[in-house]
Amino acid sequence: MNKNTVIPDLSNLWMPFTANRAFKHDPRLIVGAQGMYYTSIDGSKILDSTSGLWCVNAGHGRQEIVDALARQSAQLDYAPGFQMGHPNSFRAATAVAQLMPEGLDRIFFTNSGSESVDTALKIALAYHRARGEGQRTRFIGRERGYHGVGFGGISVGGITPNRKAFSGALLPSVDHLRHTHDLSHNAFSHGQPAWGAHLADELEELVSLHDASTIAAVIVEPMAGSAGVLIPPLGYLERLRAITEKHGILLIFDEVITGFGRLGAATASEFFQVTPDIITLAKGISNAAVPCGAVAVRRSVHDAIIESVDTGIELFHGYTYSGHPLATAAVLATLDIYRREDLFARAAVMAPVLEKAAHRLQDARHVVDVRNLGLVAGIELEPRPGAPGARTAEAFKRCFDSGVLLRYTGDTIAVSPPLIVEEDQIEQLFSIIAEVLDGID
Ligand code: PXG
Repeated sequence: MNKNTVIPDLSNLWMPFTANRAFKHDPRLIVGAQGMYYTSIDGSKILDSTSGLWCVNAGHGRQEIVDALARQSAQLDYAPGFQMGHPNSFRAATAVAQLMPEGLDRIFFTNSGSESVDTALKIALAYHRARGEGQRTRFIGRERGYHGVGFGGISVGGITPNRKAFSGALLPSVDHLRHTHDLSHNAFSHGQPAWGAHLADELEELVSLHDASTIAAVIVEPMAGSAGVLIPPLGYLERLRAITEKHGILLIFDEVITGFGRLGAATASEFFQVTPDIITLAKGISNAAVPCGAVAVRRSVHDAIIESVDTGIELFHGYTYSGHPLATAAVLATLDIYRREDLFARAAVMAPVLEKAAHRLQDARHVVDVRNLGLVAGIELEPRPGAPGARTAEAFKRCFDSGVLLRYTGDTIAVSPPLIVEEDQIEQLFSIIAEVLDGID
């Protein structure tokens, strides 16, 4: 028997964001992946409708990345990144910078989205301090925002279960904008909803309340993924940009999910034509082959920090694995695939196919909303009375058994396939979802 097919002892691993007991009672183990498909431990093929966790944008098992990793691993396994460097970390930074909006061409490497968020928040504080405005220490996040799981990220984030157990130890000076999701106005929107730009004006109220001189940065996901695919209303991000600019507040776009093609452009900033001061990245940056994250910083923000010190270290921040040789080799190989296969443009071409297929679920059982943008669709279900999230959890299991991997949060199913997805795979996955929804109470 192939050792992959033997279920190992499951007791030692404390699984992340998982109902551990339920999982261990009824485990789902993946043993392989290629292209659009996972292979489960029983040998069945499972269509990956979620790019892993929104990260395998070029599809699984890309040979160019495998080869780059093997070569790099043999040549240079690790090099310190403090007061030392290796050529690929510089090359990878240049390759990332080339995909960022104009002006955001200074790149700090991290290992994850959570670290990118903490890094961005610290850069914002350091920037204001370097300019003699060290009293700007407050951050403004948004309800239902997800910015990873570091203390910085959960403080500016707005997902209650992620915060409540730790609420006594969150960052002290944080406020939140209201989220923009409102089905009474925006149900079944195609693309950006028309209603809701005015919600950005709440930022003016928060500025009046706290005074601009105390606010370092506003951080939002341009399109919120984790909290259930919340698509920014037309004009909303533009208003946030105008208000932050007016008050000297930095605007951080958390593009951990939207970076690297998800919306059909390199970044959501490019897609929406709204340029923030800092962009956080991870996931698709390395096609998830090796953990990697990055922060793209406006050159003037970078320069203010660098030039504020005469000699010595300018920013006391960094990770042992910032710019790790394997991570940067994966970044270079991944960005090369995106460019050669023009995958961001491909995502833009497939977006209307996904939109059409998703909106066919409008009349499916339990569905109260379908929303979409780029290569993302959210399908919101009516919660089962007294058991929120139960329907999506059941749909997830049944779809998995029918050969489709879904992602769900609360009562929303999120679909975000690799950018290589084919039309018939999109059709197949939405028919399976419709069938499954029909069969659950
Ligand atoms: N910011 C955003 C916008 C994210 O979506 C992070 C930060 C944190 O990244 P790391 O690499 O530290 O996990 C994320 C992560 C889901 C799901 O189901 C989404 C994420 C992670 C796990 C599940 O939507 N996003």
